[in-house]
Amino acid sequence: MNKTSFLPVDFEWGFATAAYQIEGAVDIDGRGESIWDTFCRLEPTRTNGANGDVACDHYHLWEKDLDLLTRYGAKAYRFSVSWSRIIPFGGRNDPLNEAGIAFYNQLIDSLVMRGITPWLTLYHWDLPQGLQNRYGGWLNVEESQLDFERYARVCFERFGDRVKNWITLNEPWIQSIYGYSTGVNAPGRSSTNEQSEAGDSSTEPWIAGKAQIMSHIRAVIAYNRDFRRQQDGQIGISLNGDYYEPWDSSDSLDWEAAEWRMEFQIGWFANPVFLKKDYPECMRRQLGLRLPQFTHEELALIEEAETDFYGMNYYTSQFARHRNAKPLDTDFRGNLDELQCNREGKQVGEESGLYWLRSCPELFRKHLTRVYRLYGKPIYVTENGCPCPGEDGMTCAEAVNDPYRIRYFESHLDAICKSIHEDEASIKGYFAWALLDNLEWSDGYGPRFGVTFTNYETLERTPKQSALMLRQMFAERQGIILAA
Ligand code: GBH
Repeated sequence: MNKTSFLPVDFEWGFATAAYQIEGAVDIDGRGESIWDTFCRLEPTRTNGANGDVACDHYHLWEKDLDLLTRYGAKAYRFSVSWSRIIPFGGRNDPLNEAGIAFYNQLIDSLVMRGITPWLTLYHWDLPQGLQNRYGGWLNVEESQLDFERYARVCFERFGDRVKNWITLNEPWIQSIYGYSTGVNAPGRSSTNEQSEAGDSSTEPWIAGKAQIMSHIRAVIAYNRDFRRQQDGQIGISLNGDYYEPWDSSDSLDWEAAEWRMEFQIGWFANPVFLKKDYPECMRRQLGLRLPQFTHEELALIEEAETDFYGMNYYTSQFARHRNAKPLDTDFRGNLDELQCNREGKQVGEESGLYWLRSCPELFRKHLTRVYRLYGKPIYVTENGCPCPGEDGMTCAEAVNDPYRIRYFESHLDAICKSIHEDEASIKGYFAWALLDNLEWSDGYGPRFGVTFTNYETLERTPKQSALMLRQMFAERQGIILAA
């Protein structure tokens, strides 16, 4: 093992999931509806006819899933809490649901007993439908941030004696853009819709983004003021973001486009959260006042909120090509196109089982290093993974043989090591997405990201080869000798 492939022994690693993608049991034990329940029913074609009513039935089979984690040797497990299980209608004056709290208490207890560190995500896209109905959910910046703060406080109070690692929001970019611009995720609003959920894509995504930024800020302040001293944990946010290279590397406008693309995706949230300043210049320039301003009071809160770490969800990279035409009011990328091939026709990376995901580990390294240099906080990779080519539609016997996924993991761990040792980035943990095959949102149950095969008829779980490989990879890199 060469010196630059080492990882420190305290490097955290494990697997990740999200509530709506695995739990099922949507109307059990007092759970309230979320915007995803509604979205799946509204127009089933949007999710390939799939919904989360049963999913992996993790709500009932959770112990089996923790057995998998034990068997895979995971040090940590990232999961999300369903807001509407804890507060069925969602709001700060609405009643708590003790049965929902009890579910997560037993899950957390069992993790701790197994020696697996819980990493709890408060919000992975499943807003209580009650808040959507009451005031339009994330479009109401004032109300939603106060309701989120109360929900966060309940979780700190009830789980914070055992949970020391908190992620406020998962990918607010996806919630904002997919939920309010393209409309492919709940609540499915878009200018291009003709029916009920027609929205204004020129303004709504930016409002929903601000609501989530302020929600994060308020949860962090609540933790720091009222819980940190006693509980001594850390709190961060998980941001998605591809790395972008110029389409034509001899064109300075394409270099600029690549930078702008990342600012529109990451800087949108990272500027206020980590740099405590306004949105990136290029966003303000293109969007003007459609991008809501922060008031003085909001800026004071932003200034107060210390976020401990940057949660990075990374899957793939692309090329950016600048445009000469004026941007449309509904453009959310910056004034550019994104492509998987560059000007010379070179593919950004090897194809996986999903058309949007190509394996680009060298660019992952650049991404890690860029994010660390810009925002200066320790990075935990909170999601990384892929479906193998052709895996959609494979039988269990075929799918458990997954060398492509093993290579994907190995090469992305190499990138982490290089970023640490050669670029001096601080990277402290890694979560493979996902513990098991699950509901891939609007793509339904086709794409399989799991290290465990899920049979959706019998709900049987079968480990793929990659599941046990990860432990070996970390043991080698951390200099740990595994018992035979
Ligand atoms: C993550 O989102 C999610 O946090 C997780 O829940 C999800 O299961 C996982 O990734 C795997 O997708 O060409 O329009 O089809 C990642 C966000 C969503 C980015 C799908 C790429 C497809 C773009 N990804 N999107 S498109």
